[in-house]
Amino acid sequence: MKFKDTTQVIAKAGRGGDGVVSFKSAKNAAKLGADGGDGGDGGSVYLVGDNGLSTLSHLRYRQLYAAESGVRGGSNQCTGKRGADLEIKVPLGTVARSKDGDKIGEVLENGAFLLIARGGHRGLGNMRFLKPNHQAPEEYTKGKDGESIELDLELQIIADIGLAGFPNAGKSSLLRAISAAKPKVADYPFTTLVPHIGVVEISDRNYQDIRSYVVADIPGLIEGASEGKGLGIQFLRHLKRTQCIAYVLDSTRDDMQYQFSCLKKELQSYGLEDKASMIIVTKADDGLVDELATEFLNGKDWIAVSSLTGFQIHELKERFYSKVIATNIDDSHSTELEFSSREGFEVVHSSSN
Ligand SMILES: Nc1nc2c(ncn2[C@@H]2O[C@H](COP(=O)(O)OP(=O)(O)OP(=O)(O)O)[C@@H](O)[C@H]2O)c(=O)[nH]1
Ligand SMILES: [Mg+2]
Repeated sequence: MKFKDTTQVIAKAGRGGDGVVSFKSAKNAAKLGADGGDGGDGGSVYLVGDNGLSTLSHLRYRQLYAAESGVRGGSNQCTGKRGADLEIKVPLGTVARSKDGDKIGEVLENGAFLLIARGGHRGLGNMRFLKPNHQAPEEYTKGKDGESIELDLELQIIADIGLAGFPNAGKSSLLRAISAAKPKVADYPFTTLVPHIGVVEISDRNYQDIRSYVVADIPGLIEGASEGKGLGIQFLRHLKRTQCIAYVLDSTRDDMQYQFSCLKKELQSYGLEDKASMIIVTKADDGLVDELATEFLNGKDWIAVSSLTGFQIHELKERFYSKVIATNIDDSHSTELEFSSREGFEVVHSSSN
């Protein structure tokens, strides 16, 4: 299974502004001198690396990205205004290909620009054609069309957040609640046998401000997993590549503290103890989330949720996002290194907000 995020965009650069034909004029002397200015160059379209993004989701609601055209020149030697460039923000690791599959380039660094459609050249005004023996030129040139290209964008992604929890803790239910991914949910341990990935999107009502990140649901862990018990720790390698680990604790069991310390221990044996983390107490509709049960969580970063009723699911999505942003900022360099070792799963987009 490949874990890829893909989308198509049409990039259209701006047309160059036309040059103009104009002459200084005075009463009774129609053509004193050519003064028609050039047009402005058309704006170009660029992809720009943004380490605050982890998916291409934000580009799925719009296909055409057009930069501004240059403005026509004016009389009195006025050059037309240049068309503004258009910058399309993409996550690091985005590869751009033409429809024929030719690679145009990739964006690997924060702030890096990749030109994908060049703006059209400006047209020349008639003053450019002035010559000693050609004092009243009527020539000018039109601005050139900007480039237009259909692009396939592709991103190989790793998850930002990994869910680590005991079997049956509600990890898959959680992934279903926050994304459009549909991992199987059932009332028996080890329902999930392979990792699942979901893209979580948070957006405003108009889909203008779309933020997204990727969450991985991995098979349940039990005490002794690092020695091979249960499904073992083969899946911990997926957590190794995430920015943040979410410990998923089942509140319908009366041993949340045990679940937490066990998980920590297993993760420690895999060298994951220093990763950014937070704690999710699941099944809040049915379990014990009172002060006594959660005393051990005092001072820790935790949240109680219910995938069944939707309780605090929106808050969790926001909390995850803050976590991803915080770790991206701390860790902006490691992202690039990890691309070489990315492998993946199917990506499912969520349209919920
Ligand atoms: N009451 C309640 N039950 C839940 C909630 N979330 C999950 N469950 C139930 O808990 C059971 C296990 O849920 P899963 O999401 O499959 O758990 P999992 O952690 O993915 O389990 P494994 O894949 O076996 O590791 C199912 O019967 C779910 O219906 C919740 O918020 N409230
Ligand atoms: Mg599961």
